[in-house]
Amino acid sequence: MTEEITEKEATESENADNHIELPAFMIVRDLAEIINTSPIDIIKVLMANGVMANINQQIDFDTAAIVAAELGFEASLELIDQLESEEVDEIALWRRLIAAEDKKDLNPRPPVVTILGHVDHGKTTLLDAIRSAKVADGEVGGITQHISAYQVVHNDRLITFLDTPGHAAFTAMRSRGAQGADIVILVIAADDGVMPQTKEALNHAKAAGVPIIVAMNKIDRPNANPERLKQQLAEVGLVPDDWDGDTIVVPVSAIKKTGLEDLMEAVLLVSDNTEIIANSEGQVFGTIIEAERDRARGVVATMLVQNGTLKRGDVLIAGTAHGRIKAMFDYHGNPIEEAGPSTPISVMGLDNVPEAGEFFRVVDSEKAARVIVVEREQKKKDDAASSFKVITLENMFERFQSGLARELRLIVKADVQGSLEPIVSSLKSITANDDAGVINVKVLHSGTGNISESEVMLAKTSQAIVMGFNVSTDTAASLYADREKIDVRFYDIIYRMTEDVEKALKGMLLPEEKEVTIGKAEVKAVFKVRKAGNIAGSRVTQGEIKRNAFIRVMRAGKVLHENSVSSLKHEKDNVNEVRSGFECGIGVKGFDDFKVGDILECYIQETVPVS
Ligand SMILES: Nc1nc2c(ncn2[C@@H]2O[C@H](COP(=O)(O)OP(=O)(O)OP(=O)(O)O)[C@@H](O)[C@H]2O)c(=O)[nH]1
Ligand SMILES: [Mg+2]
Repeated sequence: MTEEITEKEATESENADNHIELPAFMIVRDLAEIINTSPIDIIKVLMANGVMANINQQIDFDTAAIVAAELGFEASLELIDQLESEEVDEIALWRRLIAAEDKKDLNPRPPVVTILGHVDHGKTTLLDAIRSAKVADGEVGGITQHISAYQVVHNDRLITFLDTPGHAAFTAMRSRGAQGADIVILVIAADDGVMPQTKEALNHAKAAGVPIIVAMNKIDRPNANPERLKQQLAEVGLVPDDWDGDTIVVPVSAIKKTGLEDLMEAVLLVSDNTEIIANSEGQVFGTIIEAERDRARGVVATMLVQNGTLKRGDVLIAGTAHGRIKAMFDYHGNPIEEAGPSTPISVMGLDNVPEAGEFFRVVDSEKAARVIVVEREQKKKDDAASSFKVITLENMFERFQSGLARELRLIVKADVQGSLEPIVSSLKSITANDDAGVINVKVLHSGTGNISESEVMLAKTSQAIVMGFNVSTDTAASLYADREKIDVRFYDIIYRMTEDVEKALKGMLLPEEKEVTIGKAEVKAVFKVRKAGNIAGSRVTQGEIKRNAFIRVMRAGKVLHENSVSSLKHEKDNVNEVRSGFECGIGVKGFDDFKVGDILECYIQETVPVS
């Protein structure tokens, strides 16, 4: 696998344009191979740049790009690293990666069908019914426990099924289930009709742009009411095909095992009209379905391969979990050696339990995986430390000014409808003006009752602030809000609410944090680093400069820019702090324009205790 990539890249490097793609991290030997030169030449260039390296030394993209440039190559970051670091979530990462594969390498793969629906509408029973009807008895063997992913054969074609829970608390799992699917089967009990999680599931499927088939379940029940359900479907925009719409609605009974053939036919019909492809020889990646730590077997992760062919012995990375695959099993629990696109498998060998829905991919070595994990852990800490990532009413004004946001998004809850209406209308009427125009308040969602976890999740995904009037949060919601640092605010006087919002829009809501200057540095030289922009080569003149802090760029006594430290290096190492008297390279987020002589003031934000 490594050799294939490097060979390909080596040939590419022979092209006239001398453009090469490099991963985020590589060892000196690999870089030499990619640019078709001897490792000694690389080591020489590194030494000339002050980096002592041996042939097995790991270097990062920035360093490699400088070396490559000196040897006449223009390097760009490999697509997978680029896409992974971009924070675009409208289109799932796996789709963007497959779309970037060479068309001629793409071949059809089995469709991945995710089952979604309201709690107790029969998703799991339906999946069990399909499995027992479709998988030869002998094959099912001793499986009695519930598994959430498996494959069946219908008309000689393989179909992959994934289950999801319907309980209100599992919003994220439903969203990810829809993201990973080619087709969604929306299970709705004919005796119960369209319910809250049915609507939510529908929204996830729509957001993911995935075709939907409706399985009208429990049709055997005496109180099943198919006509009423079709009416409800039409109301939510899923007009049934027998009403001249384009949603296939299949009546089924998971208990009586009726309608299953029709459902399978519908799946194949929709598959035939959808592009369901992957490169089985390409980069290996996919999605974690679920994972747990087993006493005897260590971490066991169930996952779906979406591209490439995963092999036992490969090194995986999923979020900050990583490890070499010690053993791999198909959905029957039989050991297997490799698994191609659309195959659900479980693997042993990860060091930690990855989150469900996490993107995984294969990397060259355990060492490479560890380097990425360290970077990711650092990034997590930085994100938590940077007030720019956490959205609060207090920092909204900075976000408006920096252009990160142009409206204040709110989720509003109140105890009774009578208070909710005036609150929402007065909040909506608040506006402010700044140099760039008008800033408005947008109420994304409002309702009565306590603040729920799914509302806090909505705040996270839509970068909103939650305001409650005479209400509280339920436990799951407050845990989630704490963990994800969502600003949830409580009021019992209406004008305090509107007053806070007005102040926030005008930048008058004082942060409960104060700045404490911890050090100063003077810029001695400016270095250009690909991808990272300009770095200020500086000497710390006072106190210390910290990685998890902010910098005020001062020139001739004026503040030019203020933002978080984006990188801090002492010699070639990433460091957390540099003390007075030492030299270091400082990167400041969103700033490139350093000049020799600039003063960089480093400060942290300390929360002022409420008196
Ligand atoms: N009569 C009848 N009952 C059904 C049918 N399908 C499921 N049930 C019953 O409905 C209940 C819920 O079924 P599950 O399959 O657990 O529902 P689910 O959608 O997976 O539920 P969650 O995973 O908790 O969201 C069980 O008691 C099933 O026996 C059906 O077609 N007919
Ligand atoms: Mg279930």
